[in-house]
Amino acid sequence: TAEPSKQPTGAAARATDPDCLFCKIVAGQIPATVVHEDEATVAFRDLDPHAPTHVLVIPRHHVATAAGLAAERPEDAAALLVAVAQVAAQEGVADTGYRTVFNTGADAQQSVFHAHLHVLGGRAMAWPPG
Ligand code: D5M
Repeated sequence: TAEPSKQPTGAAARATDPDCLFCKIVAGQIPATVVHEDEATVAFRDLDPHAPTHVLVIPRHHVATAAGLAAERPEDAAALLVAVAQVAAQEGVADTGYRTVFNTGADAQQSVFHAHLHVLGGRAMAWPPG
């Protein structure tokens, strides 16, 4: 007979999707260059960098989009912003400036459906974005 689950229940339970690429990075099942970790977030270098610093900051909890994160886990949304400031300082771009981007949905060309905040820096950015 199976042991009762030791997983936490209710709002504190941390969701994971076995088919999600970023959940696999959180679980250490696929490699990533992790630059920051805390209770709620993991930050790692983007595989296809578009700036000298290009880091993705993600919640450990699986939520598909930033809008879902805001609705379901506002405390994780706040934790992402705190982590971004720490990553920017550590990457040496806090003073020169950096851009943070959430791509949400098809028009924004979101390709990985686990909410993630891009942190781009180390060069002057163009505006408007493409
Ligand atoms: O951005 C998704 C981003 O995720 C995109 O910039 C590539 C990056 N990516 C995809 N796979 C990996 C792995 N395995 N490690 C690191 N970075 C990765 P989006 O906003 O969804 O377009």
